[in-house]
Amino acid sequence: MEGLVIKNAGNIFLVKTPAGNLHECMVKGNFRIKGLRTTNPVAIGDRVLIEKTSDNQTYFITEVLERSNCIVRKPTNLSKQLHILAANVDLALLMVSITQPQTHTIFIDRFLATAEAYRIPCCLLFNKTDLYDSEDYEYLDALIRLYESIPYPCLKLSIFKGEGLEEVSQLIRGKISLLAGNSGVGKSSLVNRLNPAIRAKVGLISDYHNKGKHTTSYSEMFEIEDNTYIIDTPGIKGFNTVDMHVTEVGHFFPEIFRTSASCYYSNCTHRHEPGCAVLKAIEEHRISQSRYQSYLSILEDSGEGKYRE
Ligand SMILES: Nc1nc2c(ncn2[C@@H]2O[C@H](COP(=O)(O)OP(=O)(O)O)[C@@H](O)[C@H]2O)c(=O)[nH]1
Ligand SMILES: [Mg+2]
Ligand SMILES: [Zn+2]
Repeated sequence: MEGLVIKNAGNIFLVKTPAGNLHECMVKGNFRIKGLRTTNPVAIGDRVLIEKTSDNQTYFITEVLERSNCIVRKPTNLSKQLHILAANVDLALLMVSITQPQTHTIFIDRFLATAEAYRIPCCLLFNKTDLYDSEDYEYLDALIRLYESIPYPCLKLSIFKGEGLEEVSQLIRGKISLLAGNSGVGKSSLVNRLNPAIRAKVGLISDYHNKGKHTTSYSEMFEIEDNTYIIDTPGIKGFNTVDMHVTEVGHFFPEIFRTSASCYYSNCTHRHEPGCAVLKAIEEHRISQSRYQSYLSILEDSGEGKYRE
């Protein structure tokens, strides 16, 4: 029988079948996915085959079906094993705000570059528009013009006023979406508004509370409607988990990548090389300064051993 893993706590996986039944499943001790050294063999978003043992009521996951992608977190211990945060993500939603809290473009761009590396389509949700003054609105429109030109779809949202919610519903229908963003931008509020039955915890107190718990061993997808899931996992907030080679970083900035075809050197890093088409495009305001600064900041990390040199 086939199913979708929607929740995981320790070594118990909650699997939903196409008929809508939920089964708590275990994983056999020797279960391994070929070629991947991970702390967990199965993750939320995985499509799996399950079987019931003949003698009792226990279900086992017998196979993980091929993944379209899997989001991993780098190891924090010495075991050198990756931890799979989620699999088969169709869409990444990055929720940002101009104010309370302000999301910095460097955070946005790092997220977008990582989503590109995973080849996951990404959409920006600008929340809390009800709080913006005219200056905030000007900045908002400038950002939307910038990101739509790359192009990344952008939506204006106010969960308080109900603005943009219908658009979000349509966008996520039938998909597994990852919802990310700084703490306090309104992710849990969005999940609650899309499906009031969910009651995700809203506000700083619950964030503080979550930190005290072992959130690493627990993950869950929220079912918004049939076949529509949102992953709002604190562990995915930063999402900066992909190793990038210095000459590769530019591949994950679509406008830099397109322009780099005209650079004199094929391995141009767009910093000081003669005949660099990217530097020329920045001078001519065809590539934005803020995007370029974010690009440079990722390059700098490669020197600190965070990214492969
Ligand atoms: N003014 C305003 N506040 C919002 C909006 N959406 C969420 N908030 C508030 O922002 C705070 C953080 O929301 P929460 O959903 O917990 O953010 P999360 O940390 O991203 O999950 C809460 O006090 C919410 O009530 C909005 O559209 N407008
Ligand atoms: Mg939250
Ligand atoms: Zn160049």
